[in-house]
Amino acid sequence: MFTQIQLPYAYDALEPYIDATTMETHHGKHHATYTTNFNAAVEKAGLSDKTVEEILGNLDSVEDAAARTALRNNGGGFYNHNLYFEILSPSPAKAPEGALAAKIDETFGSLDALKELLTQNAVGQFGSGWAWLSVAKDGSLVVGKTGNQDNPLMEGLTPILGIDVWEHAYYLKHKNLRGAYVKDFFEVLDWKKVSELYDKAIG
Ligand code: MN3
Repeated sequence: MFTQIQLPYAYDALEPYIDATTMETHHGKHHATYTTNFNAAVEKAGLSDKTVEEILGNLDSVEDAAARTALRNNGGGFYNHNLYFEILSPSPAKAPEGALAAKIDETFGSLDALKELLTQNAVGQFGSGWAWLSVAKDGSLVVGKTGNQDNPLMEGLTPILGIDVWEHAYYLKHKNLRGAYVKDFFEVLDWKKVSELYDKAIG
């Protein structure tokens, strides 16, 4: 049984960057529905003994096309939002630390350069989807984007930062201005949490 993350902050805690109504609908409705539907799909497919990482990393092994699609869409929605809500904070660390800080400088030159690249991916994703910072098996950092609820686990990578660019994540406040939402996302992104996820990913 997969359970949705319980927010360690109130729905209005990320104001004025992300509004309370968006947070309440996003977590209480969208994410809750993905979680319910993922659990149903997992049970139906007989995969209750697997982790979500195992399921999303091995979708090709699910032979039934409808079952595979249900696991992909709802499993992605479940996993992606757990990550998204986990890395946001009303009192975020504004810069990464430790191994991640060094790796970002080595790979992208600076934190600002990485944020610019993430913003380009977030704004450049056509339609619904996500922009990502992920870790490859050799510990290197990869920036990319995916459509719908797909995620880097499906490409053998470990995501440590995900920017939800579905309209439900920002439209009530930012309307059509996705770039303004991404700018506000960075105001409440907790780099301490992302740094911890990097440490965990490189073991
Ligand atoms: Mn969403």
